[in-house]
Amino acid sequence: MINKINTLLVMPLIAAGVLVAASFAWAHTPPEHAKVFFVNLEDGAVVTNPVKVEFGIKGFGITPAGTKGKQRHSAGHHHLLIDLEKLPDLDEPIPSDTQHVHYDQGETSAVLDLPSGRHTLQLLLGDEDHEPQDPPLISEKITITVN
Ligand SMILES: [Cu+2]
Repeated sequence: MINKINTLLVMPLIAAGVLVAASFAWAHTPPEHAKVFFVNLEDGAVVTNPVKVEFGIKGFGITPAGTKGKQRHSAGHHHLLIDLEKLPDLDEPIPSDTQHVHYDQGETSAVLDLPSGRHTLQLLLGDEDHEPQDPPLISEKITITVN
């Protein structure tokens, strides 16, 4: 009887330990169905300034940069890549300049003032240290024309 009780007590603890270990191993790995996307702009859109851009996300959360604790494993913050020819190194923190714009506060939209002409936009999610998740959550690259 005592042995049986011990087994009943120990098994859930072992199971919990396995789950904790697994959650560390997959710390920044979004679920397969997770994605980021533009809510209000399509590839080929023709727009005028100011250009409102809404950032969409599914299957993963939004949290400010620097978030500590469990939430950093299941959420990140948006970055807007503007007129980038080549993606940054996805194993390093995302650079911060006029072509890699960080939305550190967890913003889900932005208003841009862009020169007239064609521009490319792409979303890339980053973690608490501004590094892309693994695999990265990156949107389709769209081209818009600003009149
Ligand atoms: Cu960032």
